[in-house]
Amino acid sequence: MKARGRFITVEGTEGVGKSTNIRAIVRLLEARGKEVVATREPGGTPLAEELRTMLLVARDEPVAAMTEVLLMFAARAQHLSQVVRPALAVGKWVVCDRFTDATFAYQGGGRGFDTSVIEALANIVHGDLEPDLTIYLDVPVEVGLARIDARDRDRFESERREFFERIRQTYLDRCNRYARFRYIDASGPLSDVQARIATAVQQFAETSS
Ligand code: Z5A
Repeated sequence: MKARGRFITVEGTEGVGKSTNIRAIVRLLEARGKEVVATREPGGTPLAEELRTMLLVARDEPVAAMTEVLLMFAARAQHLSQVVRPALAVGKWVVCDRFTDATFAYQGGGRGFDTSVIEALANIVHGDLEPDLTIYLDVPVEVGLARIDARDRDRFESERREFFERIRQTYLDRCNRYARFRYIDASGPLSDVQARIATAVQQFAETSS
């Protein structure tokens, strides 16, 4: 029987370069002979992608924080059952753009939603399945927002700067608290950022093969 795969998540505030760097992480792992599934949250399955669209679209009706949290976890439950758990079970490595740390950061830190409820839902939805490694890409909020300046803003990206400052602080707190986090300064040139990420991923792959 194949050993369980590894679950790697990539986190950060807007425009830190998650999508760009996930492609590099996948190439790196594949070069080491891993079978890799790259996916994202909210999303990753047709139903979860529909929930993503519902969550991101700008709308006139205010969205209650509880609604937002429950939709995030609904998408997560679907994604875990259809993509993440099956892949890990057959030895594949899963690289996921955001996971429950984002719920703590955006809904907990950003919206001020009760984190004990997020904790309880995390226990119900994924129990003891936690990422084995979380790459946290850090840039000052204004740098990330400048990087995405040219594109249309979704419901989250239209928030005020203070919202993203609270999110960043929550991520930094979690970085200090959980050993699975690797802090990466993502504010410099892409080649420097990718070199830092490569070091962290190679170290992890060497110790967990
Ligand atoms: N959300 C939530 O609230 N709660 C949850 O539990 C979860 C999610 C799971 C969608 O996520 C939204 O869902 C998100 C939080 C919320 N909020 N929003 N919006 P998402 O991850 O899909 O959306 P995102 O954070 O907006 O992703 P993004 O803007 O696409 O950012 P990114 O993937 O980190 O960046 P990128 O597309 O790779 O790079 C952005 C630009 O910067 C691009 O032009 C790059 O070429 C450029 N770039 C990248 N790196 C560099 C460097 N080093 N230098 C210069 N330029 C760079």
